[in-house]
Amino acid sequence: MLSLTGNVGMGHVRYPTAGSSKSSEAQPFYVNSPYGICLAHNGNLTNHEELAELLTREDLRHLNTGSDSEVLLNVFAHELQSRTNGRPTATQIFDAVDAVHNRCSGGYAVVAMIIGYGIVAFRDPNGIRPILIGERETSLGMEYMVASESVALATLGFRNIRDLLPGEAIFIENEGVVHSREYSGQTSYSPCIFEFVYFARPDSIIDKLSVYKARLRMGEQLAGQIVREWPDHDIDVVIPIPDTSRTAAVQVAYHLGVKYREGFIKNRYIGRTFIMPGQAERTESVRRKLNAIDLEFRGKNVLLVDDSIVRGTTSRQIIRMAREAGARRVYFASAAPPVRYPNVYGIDMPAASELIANGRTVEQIEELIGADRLIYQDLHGLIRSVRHDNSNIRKFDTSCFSGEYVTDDVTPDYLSALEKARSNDAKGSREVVTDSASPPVGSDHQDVRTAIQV
Ligand code: PIN
Repeated sequence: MLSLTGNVGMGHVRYPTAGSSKSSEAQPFYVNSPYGICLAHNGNLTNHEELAELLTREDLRHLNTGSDSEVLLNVFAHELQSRTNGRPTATQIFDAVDAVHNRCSGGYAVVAMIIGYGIVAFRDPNGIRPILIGERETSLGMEYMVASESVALATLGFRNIRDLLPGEAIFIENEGVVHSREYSGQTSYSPCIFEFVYFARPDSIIDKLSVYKARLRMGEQLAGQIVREWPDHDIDVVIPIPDTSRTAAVQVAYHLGVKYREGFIKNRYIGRTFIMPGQAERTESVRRKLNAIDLEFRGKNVLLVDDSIVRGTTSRQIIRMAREAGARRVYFASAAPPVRYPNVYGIDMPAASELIANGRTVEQIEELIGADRLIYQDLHGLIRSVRHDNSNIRKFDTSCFSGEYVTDDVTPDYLSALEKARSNDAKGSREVVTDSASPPVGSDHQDVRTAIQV
């Protein structure tokens, strides 16, 4: 980093999902025509295959990889090229972004650098993926930063200015002049609710909503639901499954009026197990990662709280560990509703058939994971927890819970192609690369390139 010169830069945090950090698909991508442009994005295009075909056939562009980020970059470059002759104006850049929105579908938060000129940032017209801009005063003047999460700004001493609106584009010239424009087409404000459930850091503020407060409210709602559905419960102690669920679990215990105990201790030197590509690696690692403090379980009716149940495999193992630690009864609560459908906008959920809640009732899931009782937050409670008092947000992307996708191109055909690409067999055959510093990652994957994997 120290060898990089200049006053403008960009980067991409590659959460290990599909593709290794050394792969040709690591971002940012760049093209040299019509200008040197680098682009990085968070999200997933749902029509990238059609776009890739058109780019090659009609726009005569060459794609080196199967990445949707490379597609996005080439669409932007092509649209810019068709509008400019020489240095582009801010208006031409914004027109090109509008054209990108008209052609691309899915969830995407993008930063692109036009070399020697400035930074462009934009958000998909449904505002699915988060992105915000901040500023910092220095002796040389105002500096700007765009990131997916506010914590990235805060840790570098930047102050949040605001979230980008759905479809909005910002252009920051190298000299610090900031331009912005809203999208002229149709927009909806539908942020991904799963950011609040699990992905985002608790200290982030997304679309003016505190992730931490949202998780506290999830706990409060969940406790309310437990009391309503199970007024004579016999829970002795609430135990979180570290880490994400802690915030909700504290509130569940508080509102139920029962003890809260840290019964599982996480080995902090082991990476995240939920992102491991194959089931075998995941199963093996839960035990190495979590250890039960028997004294907190022995003879007690425990309520384990997790942020969500996706495949259900870790839940089953953890319930077994609680029993082995001497628990009398093991109840399980999820701060999110049943995950029944795949996420197509940048969260690499497993294939629908691998989601434990897909096509199953709560009783069936309860039996499969071996819980004495299973309680899920209902969708209404989750939305209420997250939305709170931000009336700008009319709806959330809740597709993995509701099966309702905010873009209209997620057809049964699309979902069945996705099913094939995401099946565990496909993932199991991926190359696994490990090094001491980072958790294992798998190699390429048919259609979700920049996704975050659960
Ligand atoms: C993990 C948070 N959280 C735990 C991620 C497991 C689903 N899993 C999603 C639950 S952490 S499973 O706290 O950030 O480490 O249902 O797929 O087995």
